[in-house]
Amino acid sequence: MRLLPRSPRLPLLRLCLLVAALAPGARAAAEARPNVIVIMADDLGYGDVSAYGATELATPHIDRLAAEGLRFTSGYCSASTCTPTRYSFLTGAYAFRRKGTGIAPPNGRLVVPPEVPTGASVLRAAGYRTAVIGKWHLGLGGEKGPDWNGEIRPGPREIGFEHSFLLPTTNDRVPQVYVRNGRVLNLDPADPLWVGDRSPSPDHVTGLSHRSTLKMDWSHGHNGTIHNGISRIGFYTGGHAARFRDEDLADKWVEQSVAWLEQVRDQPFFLFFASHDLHVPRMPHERFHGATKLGFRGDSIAQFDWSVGELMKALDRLGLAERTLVVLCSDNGPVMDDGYQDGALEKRGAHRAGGPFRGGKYSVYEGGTRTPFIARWKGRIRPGVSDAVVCTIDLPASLAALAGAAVPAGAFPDSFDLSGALLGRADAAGRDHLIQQDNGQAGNYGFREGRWKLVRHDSRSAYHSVVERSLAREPAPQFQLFDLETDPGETRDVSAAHPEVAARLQARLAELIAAGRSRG
Ligand code: NG6
Ligand code: CA
Repeated sequence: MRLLPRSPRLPLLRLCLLVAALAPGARAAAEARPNVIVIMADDLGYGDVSAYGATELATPHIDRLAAEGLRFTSGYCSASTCTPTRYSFLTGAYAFRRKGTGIAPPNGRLVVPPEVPTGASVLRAAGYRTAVIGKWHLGLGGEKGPDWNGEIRPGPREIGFEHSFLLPTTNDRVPQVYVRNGRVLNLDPADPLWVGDRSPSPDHVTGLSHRSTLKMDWSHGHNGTIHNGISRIGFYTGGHAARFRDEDLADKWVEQSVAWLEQVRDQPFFLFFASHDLHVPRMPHERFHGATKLGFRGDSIAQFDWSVGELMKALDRLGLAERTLVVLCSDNGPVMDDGYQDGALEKRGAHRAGGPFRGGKYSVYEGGTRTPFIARWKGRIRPGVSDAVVCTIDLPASLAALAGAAVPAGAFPDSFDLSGALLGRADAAGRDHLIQQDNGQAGNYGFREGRWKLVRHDSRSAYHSVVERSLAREPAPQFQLFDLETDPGETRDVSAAHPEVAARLQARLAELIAAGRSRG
C-alpha cells in the first residue's frame, strides 16, 4: 500500500501524511485490515455438513473452521440458483433487479457490467491483490459471448479480479476447459474450440446417440456433447489439448490457490475460492470414491471438505491464519437429482441435505437459500454460534468496511455492512429483513423479517425442489406466512391467524422491490 505521494514539491504535505500514517490509530487500522478468502461451495445444503447436524457423513475440516470461528444458523445466499447468488455476492445488488442474471448458458455474456463496482474492484482499489479461482458461471465476453479462441473480454479482470483461473460455466455445461486470465489454457490454435447450442453435424457424438457408452448416465437434459464419458448441456468441438478431467477439478483449484497465496502473502489479498463441489456431474477424484456411504454426492462433499482443509493448511504454513478472515458459504441449497443418475436419492438413507428446512435448490422456501455460513478470523472472532441473519449479498459492503475501502456512491444497493455481526461483536445486529429469490424469472420471493417468513409465488409454475415439484398436485398458493421460530420447516401457513403480519410483510416486500434498492 502506498501511503505517501512521491512529489518532492510538497514536503509539508508529505510530512503531515507521514505523521498521520504513523499515528497509532492509523497504523492499527492498516494492520487490522484482514486478508479475505471467501470459499463458496456449489449446491451445499444446510444439512450437508456435520457441524450443521449431518450424521451420515463427516466434514472434519469444515467442522474445524466452525469450531475456530462463528457458525451462523441464519446464514443465507441470496438466491436458490448459482448465477444470481454469484451476481449479488459480487455487486451487492439483488439479482431480480437486473434482467439476464438467471442461470448462465454456455455461450452467455458477462452478466456484471464492467462499470458496476464489485466487492473485488473496491478491494482492489484499496490496495488488495484479488483473485477468483474455480467456477465462474457469470458469463464471459461482450454481446457476442466469449471468443473462445482469442482474448475473452470482458471477464473477471474488468470487474476487479486481477487474477483468474476459471471453469467458465458449470461443469454440466460445455466446454471442459480452464480459462486463465482471459485465455483458454493449453489451447492449440490448430485445433480451435467451437461451442454452440445446436449439434454441429448429424454424426456428432452425443449422450442421445451414444448413451450406452456413458460412464454416468443422464436423467434429464444433459445429453449433448460427450467428454470424459459424461454428456453435457450444449455442444463443442476442438480444443482437445485444453480439456480437463472432471476428477481433477478440486485438485486444480487447490493447487492454483495455494500457488497464488504464496505469491501474494505479503500484501493484503482477497481470494474468491469457487469450488465446483457438489454440483453435477458429481465426479470426484478417484481417491474420494466411496469416501462416504452416500454415493458421489456425499463423496463430493468429502472432496470439498478436503479442499477447505488444504486452504487452512496453507494459511497455517504461511503464517496467515491470524491475518485472514475466511468465510465459507454456499451458492444455493441442495438438490438430489439435478440431471444425472448418480444415486444421490437412492443412497441418501437418513441424510437430509436441507437439514430441518423445506425445499432446496430452485425454491424460495428456507432450504433454497439457508445454507452453511461460517466466518473464521483466528484471534479476532470469538468462536461460537450466531443466530444473526447474514447473507452472501452483504459481503461486498462488509468486506469493504473491514478493509477500510471507500465504496463509490450508489454502489452495493442491497448490501449491508454486517462486519460487526460477522466478527461476532455483541452489540452488532444482523439483518432485520432479507429477500430470497429463486432463479429470478418467475417472480417468486421469500421474505424473512425476524421470526416471520412470507412466501410469494407470482408464477403458477413455481419452482419447489425437484422432488416437491414432481409430488405437487396443486399449484403453490400465492402468499404463505410461516413462523420460523415455532415452525422452521415451513409446514403451517399462519396467514389466517396473523393477517396484519401477512399484510405488513406483503407491503414491505413490494416496497423494497419497487424502490430498486434497500439502503438509503
Ligand atoms: C438447470 C439444469 C441443472 C443445473 C442448473 C444450474 C437442466 C434440466 N437443469 O437448468 O442441471 O445445471 O441449471 O445449476 O438442464 S446452478 O447451480 O449452476 O445454478
Ligand atoms: Ca449452485
